[in-house]
Amino acid sequence: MAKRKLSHQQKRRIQKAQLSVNLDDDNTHQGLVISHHGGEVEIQPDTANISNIHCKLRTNLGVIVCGDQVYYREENNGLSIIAIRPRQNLLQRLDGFGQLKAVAANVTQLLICLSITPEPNLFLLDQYLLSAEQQHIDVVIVLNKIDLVDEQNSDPFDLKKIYQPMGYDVIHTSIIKNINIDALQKHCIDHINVISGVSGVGKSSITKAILPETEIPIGEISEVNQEGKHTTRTSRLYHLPLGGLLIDTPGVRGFNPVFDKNIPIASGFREINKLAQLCQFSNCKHTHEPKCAVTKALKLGEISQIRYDNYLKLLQESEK
Ligand SMILES: Nc1nc2c(ncn2[C@@H]2O[C@H](COP(=O)(O)OP(=O)(O)O)[C@@H](O)[C@H]2O)c(=O)[nH]1
Ligand SMILES: [Mg+2]
Ligand SMILES: [Zn+2]
Repeated sequence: MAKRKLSHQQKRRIQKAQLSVNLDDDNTHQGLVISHHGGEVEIQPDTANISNIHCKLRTNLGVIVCGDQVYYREENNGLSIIAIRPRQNLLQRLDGFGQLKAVAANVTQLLICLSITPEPNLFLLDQYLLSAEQQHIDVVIVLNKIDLVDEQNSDPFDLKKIYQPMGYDVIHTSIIKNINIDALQKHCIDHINVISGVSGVGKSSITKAILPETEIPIGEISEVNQEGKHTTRTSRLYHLPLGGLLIDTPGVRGFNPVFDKNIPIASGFREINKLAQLCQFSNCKHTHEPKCAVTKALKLGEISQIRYDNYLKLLQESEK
């Protein structure tokens, strides 16, 4: 079976971090984790035309999630995973006990799903954007349920006005009127995609629309608390019909944007980060400093007040 050659550094890192295994022997293969539940992992082998296999997980490997790239081999009692390749990134969420739980690895694009109702929370959106920028994940902002507004209203909540100039794509979709589903599918090509957003915005409906051959249960919104009902299926990686992959995480209420306090908050705000190069002080925080290009642009109305306020909020949180 053909194998991808590993760089020397990759080998060393994997071996050091995990086990002293020989990753170059002919019995060791690579693959992509499709799903993981109950100690059993479904893997799509890297070698073309080989159907998915099921592997046991060694207990000393730590967490394995959808999107992980792994090494596996035949052992006495079947196939087992022997190492995980270093991750590009890891999406996490808070569980019911306030603990961070890994949900997906090596994601390349986040589809941030908002809707006409429930209304978008731009502070949460900016937190997702910050988290995605820090983890080098592309973003598409999806405003769903566009059927609920007048056709004259071409930019509800000013999302296009605020976010497009800084390079984010904003797509208006409607599942019930089949608007821009094909455009969304095209954005997903060549990416490992994940959909996030609060309950009720239409994540399950969108997933079902872009993955027509699978049956994704849609939770009904309760009138009382606007919360979607939970489903119990586990996360899984799907191939999209036009290309690209989608990690579906049913029952998960969306990812918590997790950020690294060691990276400046401004790095997650594209327009602020760009202007920061023009500030007098290289460590300018854009709050009160003289000759600050960001506060100047704010006064001139060149950057959005809402974005700037969210930047300040996150700056304060990061300094706690
Ligand atoms: N009007 C309208 N309703 C939608 C649309 N997409 C989803 N919904 C409804 O919104 C509710 C929540 O959808 P669901 O996919 O379960 O949201 P999730 O909690 O984010 O997974 C359901 O009642 C859907 O039928 C849409 O494009 N337009
Ligand atoms: Mg759902
Ligand atoms: Zn500044």
